[in-house]
Amino acid sequence: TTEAATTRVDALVVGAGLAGLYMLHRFRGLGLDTVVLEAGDDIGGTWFWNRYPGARCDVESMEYSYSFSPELEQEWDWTEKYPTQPEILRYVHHVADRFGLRDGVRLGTRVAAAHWRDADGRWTVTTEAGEVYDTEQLVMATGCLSTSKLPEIPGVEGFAGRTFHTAHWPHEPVDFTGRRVAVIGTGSSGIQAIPLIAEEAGDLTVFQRTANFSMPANNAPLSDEAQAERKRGYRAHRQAARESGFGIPVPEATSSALEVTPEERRAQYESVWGRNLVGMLTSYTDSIVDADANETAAEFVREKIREIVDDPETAETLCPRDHPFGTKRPCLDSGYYATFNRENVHLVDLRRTPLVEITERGVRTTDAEYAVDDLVFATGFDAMTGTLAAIDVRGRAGVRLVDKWADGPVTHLGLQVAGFPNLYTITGPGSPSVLSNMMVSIEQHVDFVADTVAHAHTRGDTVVESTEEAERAWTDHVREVGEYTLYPRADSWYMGSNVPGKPRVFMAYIGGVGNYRQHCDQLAANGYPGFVFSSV
Ligand code: NA7
Repeated sequence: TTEAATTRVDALVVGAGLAGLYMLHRFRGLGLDTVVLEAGDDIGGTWFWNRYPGARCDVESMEYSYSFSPELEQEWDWTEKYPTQPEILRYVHHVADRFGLRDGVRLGTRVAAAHWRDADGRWTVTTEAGEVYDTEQLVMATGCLSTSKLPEIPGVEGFAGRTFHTAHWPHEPVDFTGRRVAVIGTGSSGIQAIPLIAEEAGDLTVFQRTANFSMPANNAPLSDEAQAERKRGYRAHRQAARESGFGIPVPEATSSALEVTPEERRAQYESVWGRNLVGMLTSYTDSIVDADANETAAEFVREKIREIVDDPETAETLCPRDHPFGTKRPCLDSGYYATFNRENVHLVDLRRTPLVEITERGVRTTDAEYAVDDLVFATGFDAMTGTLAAIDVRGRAGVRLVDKWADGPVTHLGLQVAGFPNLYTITGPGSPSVLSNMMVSIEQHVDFVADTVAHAHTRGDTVVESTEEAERAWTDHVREVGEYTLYPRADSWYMGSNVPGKPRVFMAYIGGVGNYRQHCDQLAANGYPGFVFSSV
């Protein structure tokens, strides 16, 4: 028998997306010998995988970019207000080259297991191919939306035509010209892809389970002047983003939606509609905490849908009614609702006629079979915990992370789990990341992790571990803040409710990225209460 050689490193990072690459950069800055293991065949994470037609970030390009290097932000030029997937991927490659990060990444390497060793205070990490790494630090930069899901119905394997999932899109362009296409799912991915598929397809049938709120992106090329102006004030703008609630600076609300006149409300919503998605959520102090206040925004969007969609019955089916505005991720679109005015596009309401199975010919609901050539699943992800749960992570005394999280994730700051020393989860459950401009959260988390590890090393310690008490207090705080809002009322992926059997827990921190950062900074300034530093 041959024993696989073990690679010994100071730090191992799982995932070479925007988080993992920056973690590599920071750890190298501390002089740590660091390796990033990436399952994909190239870097980029989310932006490597999600190549479906229309894939685009719905945070503006000049906000959705690294701020850690003033030189980088000055030298990189974006072409559009909202960046497409290929443009973000080009940016990721530029960053990797500029900071010499490529040689730290092992591509095509999926992590299978990570076991903590009490004896010498290090992690043994095993890949699916059987390679073994021995590391002091272990950072999961595995993304929040990285384990895709299919509908829970039988028959997918038996379908005779082509199938696609938005999160596993082929690298070559897919031609739908003249074909009969079904899209299942109307979240952000479906809403971005549907208008483009509709232009090509002979016939497109959209299967909608939950109608979603979407706002026109009004995307446009970025003018040189606009870009130059932002670049002149970039530092101040970045700081404002860091201190904001959602990682995007917006004016602070001063009144309740219920204490202004309907005319004033309408004028306010019109002023942000098509311009500023976060603004729709932050127009009033009670927009996401009071059902009646929220309903004013929800009804405003429904009116927009009725204005755009010609057929009244289709318009009503497209109007969201079962969740408050913003409590499922609201979408940005380019012509989504108008697509349903096309003669070749049909909408199937799965609330009325649920999916039954995929047949050889197509999709069968309770009342019909829809024969198609191509089946597109825009059915989302086992969000926030799915990718971590797919890795056999075991902490002190061999405790499995999935067992510890059986009733829902518990974390300290969304970054650490008691009993799992030196393990960090970037944008983990309990962090504000998924309710923010992801880049702002990623940079804050990575900086906090790097600074914490540096602090430990300065003390002469190698092990950092959150206490059970700190973890409980943080998890309670996340829940309390969540319960104060309307978010728990939706069956969203934030709640785990898009995955059958998943505990129904609000997994995100809605206290705001600014407050969260301040809290983290205070912990660091006060000598890290809630963390235990030690050596083995
Ligand atoms: P989402 O937002 O989770 O959307 C998935 C869609 O697929 C959503 O409309 C789901 O309906 C639908 N879906 C999921 N499972 C089923 C089944 N079994 N039957 C019918 N329909 C189903 O994923 P996306 O990829 O669009 O976007 C993910 C995030 O990326 C997004 O939130 C942004 O942050 C960027 P449901 O609403 O669950 O009833």
